[in-house]
Amino acid sequence: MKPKIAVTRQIFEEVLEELRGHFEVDANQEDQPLEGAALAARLADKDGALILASDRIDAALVAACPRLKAVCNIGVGYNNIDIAACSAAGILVTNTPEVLNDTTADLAFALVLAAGRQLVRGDRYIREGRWQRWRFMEWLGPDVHHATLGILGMGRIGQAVARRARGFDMNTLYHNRTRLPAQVEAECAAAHVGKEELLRRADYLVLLLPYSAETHHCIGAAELALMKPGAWLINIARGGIVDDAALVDCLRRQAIGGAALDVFENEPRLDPRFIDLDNVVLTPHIGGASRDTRLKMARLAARNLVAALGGEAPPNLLNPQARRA
Ligand code: 8YV
Repeated sequence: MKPKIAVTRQIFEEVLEELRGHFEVDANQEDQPLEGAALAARLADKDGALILASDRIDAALVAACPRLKAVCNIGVGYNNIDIAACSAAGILVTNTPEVLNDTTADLAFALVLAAGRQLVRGDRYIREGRWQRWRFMEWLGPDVHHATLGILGMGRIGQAVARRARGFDMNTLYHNRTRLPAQVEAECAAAHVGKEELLRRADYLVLLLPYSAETHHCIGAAELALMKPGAWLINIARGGIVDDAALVDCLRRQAIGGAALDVFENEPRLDPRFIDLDNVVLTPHIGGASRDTRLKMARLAARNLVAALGGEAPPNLLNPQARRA
């Protein structure tokens, strides 16, 4: 008999077809988000699950799903999963690194350009019928080229952002827990500085940290107060890294140039005060959202699940300790 799996949200039909070759598949193609007890009920009789960032795999769910042996996240970030609870129950957990690096780095750059060159404001201005005459002395924003790009969290995506910045002749600074090898720094043309110096010097500060208890609100009122008056904050990492209430306050006072945000606390129910602000660019968590990349992510997650339930080491195993549990 084939192992039973659940695919918790809508994904590509071709990946489901691939999975049906290995498993009995319960696919939530109607895409209704499953929360708490509803998700646990769906996974209770399953051997494996292919899940998304919107699914919470916590200790209560693990306790309610004794058959579960593998949870494969379609996404690189895995703060939606209680790894310790999974490991203790012998559940293998995987993610999808690498395949989304370039797509996410592209979005970082789209937001840097949208911020500096006022793309969203300009678009709104025209649509609202406010463009009556062209003026030489209007729309005088900051440059992107030769500006200082700050990257907080210099993992694979941060490095891809830094490589793009070379094409714009930006001066790139980064801060990371561990400094990169000199050869990688040279390739990225990026200099390592302390967090405070990064906040003080960046014209565009891109956040690329994973979310955890340690990084929760690591950009709050005190950190925002260090930023330059004209600087832009760009968050394409995770909601919760920034204290959104402190950011709203800072943007209302126009204490920094603005913020370009792809992720939010409590998304998709973001702080409604963002909507009324003119110095903010908003996108709906689309970092990895190109067709090719999302397909690669789904395929990689499927490959992880096939390996995990087939008794092999999945390529992107996050908790090797679970194999011994
Ligand atoms: C994904 C992301 O599309 O991979 C991640 O961590 O944030 C996104 O780019 C999303 O998580 C899908 O589950």
